[in-house]
Amino acid sequence: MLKIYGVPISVHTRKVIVVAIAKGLAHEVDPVVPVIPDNPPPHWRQLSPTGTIPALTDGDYTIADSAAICGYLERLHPHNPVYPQSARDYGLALALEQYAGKVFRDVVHPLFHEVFVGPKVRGVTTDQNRIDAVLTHAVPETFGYLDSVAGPAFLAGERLSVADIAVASNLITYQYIGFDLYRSRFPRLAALFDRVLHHPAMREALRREQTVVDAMGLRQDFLSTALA
Ligand SMILES: N[C@@H](CCC(=O)N[C@@H](CS)C(=O)NCC(=O)O)C(=O)O
Repeated sequence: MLKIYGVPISVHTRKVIVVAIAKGLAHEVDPVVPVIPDNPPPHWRQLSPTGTIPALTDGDYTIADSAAICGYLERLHPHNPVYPQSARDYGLALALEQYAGKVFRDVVHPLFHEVFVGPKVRGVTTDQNRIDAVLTHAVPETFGYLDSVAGPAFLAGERLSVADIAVASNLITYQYIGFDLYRSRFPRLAALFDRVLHHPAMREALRREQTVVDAMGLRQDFLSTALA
């Protein structure tokens, strides 16, 4: 059986879990939290050379990095594709999946560090200036760009693709840790987010991660708006 190493609250692990669910692939999730010292298993660097989650094993095959894993799953099980057929939409999906990486690096990662990893794992006080800088600069830049490319359907065509999953996964964790999507400022992005959350695979992933979300004391009131 496929084994996904990571935790569902992780932006990149959730992306892989949603793809596995969308494709109907049997899998199990083996919890690994790299930010907790000594949490990853001893052979972790063999599974994930960068040390980040997620990694995946499929029998004797091991691969890390969410983009690589999603590409692997698509080739392995082409049914219920998460990559568009047309060359243009395919290119766009890959580009926006990469852009979701920027949203993670510039927005979600620093905020998660300030409100969760720093104070709750490392005993470091939250740096409000750093949070303010992210909200003042990185959020308008990245959310503004995504709002400008979000149309009435999905980000790269008429079907849910890896780009939508990658972007929405960032926005889920961003809101879990207490930050606002600024719906009136980014209405097309908010509408896209709601559409993605209504996809059965995303709903199922959210349902499965509920226990972790509760245990971590994260905010989930945004879900009632998104899923209304
Ligand atoms: N490009 C990688 C990024 C993975 C990544 O940054 N994962 C985060 C969690 S969402 C992580 O492992 N952070 C812990 C660390 O950097 O030590 C991917 O797409 O898998």
